[in-house]
Amino acid sequence: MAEYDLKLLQKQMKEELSDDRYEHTLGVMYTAESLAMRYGVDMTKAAVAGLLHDCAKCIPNVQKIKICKKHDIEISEMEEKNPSLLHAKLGAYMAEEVYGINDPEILSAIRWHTTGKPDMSMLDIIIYMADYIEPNRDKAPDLKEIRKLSFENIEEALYRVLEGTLNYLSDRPETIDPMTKVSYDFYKWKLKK
Ligand code: DGI
Ligand code: FE
Ligand code: FE
Repeated sequence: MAEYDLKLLQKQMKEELSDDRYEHTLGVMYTAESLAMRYGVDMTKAAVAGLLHDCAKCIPNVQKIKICKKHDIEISEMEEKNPSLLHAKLGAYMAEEVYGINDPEILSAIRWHTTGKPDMSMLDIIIYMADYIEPNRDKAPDLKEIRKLSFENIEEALYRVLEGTLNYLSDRPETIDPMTKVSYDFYKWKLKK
């Protein structure tokens, strides 16, 4: 079992991220640890994934594209048009190459934290949900309910957030990443909605 220097990673994120993004990151880390306690997931993995999930977020979009091209990281048509979507994919890459994380479960949680994917692992779901419900978030109108539901039935909460994200993006359907829709369809089917 790999040992992680959480304090070092924390320091690195403080330097890499804007103040607001760093506060959000700490919120995701602590929330992910709490959800991991609730659902019997490795708390250290949840903390590391939470800490690093947005590690590529503050790289300017032009630079994101450059780094992806340089390292042969595939850029989809949707990501070309909305390069901020790339921070998840690039984040997983950097977590491994820059921050030395090689646990595939942690890297997967970072990789899929923005769009989700069908049949996510419990750690994937925990990071996806912690990103949405951490205490500094205040945008969504139904946050109070989603927060409670996350600790009662996390897949139900996940479904609600995927549904809300698609609704939110429906003003500009051409910007919906296919994976966001596929994730929603999967959980709609799984939860018999
Ligand atoms: O990085 P964060 O802001 O903490 O959170 P995130 O990684 O979930 O990114 C949130 C943003 O991503 C939010 O503004 C909605 C957007 N998003 C999620 N799915 C899609 C999407 N944007 C587009 N264009 N298409 C999607 O499918
Ligand atoms: Fe993110
Ligand atoms: Fe985030």
